[in-house]
Amino acid sequence: MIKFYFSLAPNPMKVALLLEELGEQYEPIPIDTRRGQQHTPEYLTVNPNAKVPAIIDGDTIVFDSNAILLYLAEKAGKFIPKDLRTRAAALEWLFWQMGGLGPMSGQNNHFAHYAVDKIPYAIDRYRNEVNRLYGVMNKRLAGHEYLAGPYSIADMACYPWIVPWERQGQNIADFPHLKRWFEAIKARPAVIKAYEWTPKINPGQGGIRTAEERAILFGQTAQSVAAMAAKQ
Ligand SMILES: N[C@@H](CCC(=O)N[C@@H](CS)C(=O)NCC(=O)O)C(=O)O
Repeated sequence: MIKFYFSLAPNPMKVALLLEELGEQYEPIPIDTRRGQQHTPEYLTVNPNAKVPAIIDGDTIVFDSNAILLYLAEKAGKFIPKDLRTRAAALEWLFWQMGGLGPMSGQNNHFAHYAVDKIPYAIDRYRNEVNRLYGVMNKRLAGHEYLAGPYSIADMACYPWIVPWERQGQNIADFPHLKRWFEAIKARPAVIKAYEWTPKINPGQGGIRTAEERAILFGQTAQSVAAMAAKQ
């Protein structure tokens, strides 16, 4: 049984989508990042980066969401194309998500919703960049049913980052091909199931941050995370 270290956030959701698609047996282990559970010495042996998700599959430990997607897809021989060219396309979009869509959406969310100081330059910069990235996906999806052709881990990596499009200050109706892709994925039984169980197990991860949560989550330094781990 795969141990799935999880919180209700886009990166862990990617893995939940794949586990459901594969019909894997797994045990979700909630990590409440608002309370600093990602910094315990035990968890750091699973994920040295002190973030979720991570998995333990027998004697294999994998951290970082897209590395987990690749591991599970390759192990199952599913949702990662076998043909070299199509596989390259899937990897392209997988890396594009990890280098662009994820971090830019994360910063957009941070400056628009969490930062106490509302800095117009930062808010505009990241909202615009996310808008540009939605445009890139929209253009790709104009000519392809899914990002790499067939439904793959590239789509699973991107989908949870598009779910909060309103909170991202975007209008999905401006991106008709992205919207078509989004609706098609939303209707998949595995996706419905993943979004059904996850909020029940690990509620309240989004939304407003208390002063205590802010101290844990924001402004982490090498020194502060070492101090947090020592305190646990
Ligand atoms: N590159 C990592 C990023 C993981 C990440 O940022 N996870 C967030 C939730 S989406 C987290 O654990 N945040 C808690 C923290 O920053 O302390 C991955 O894709 O797994």
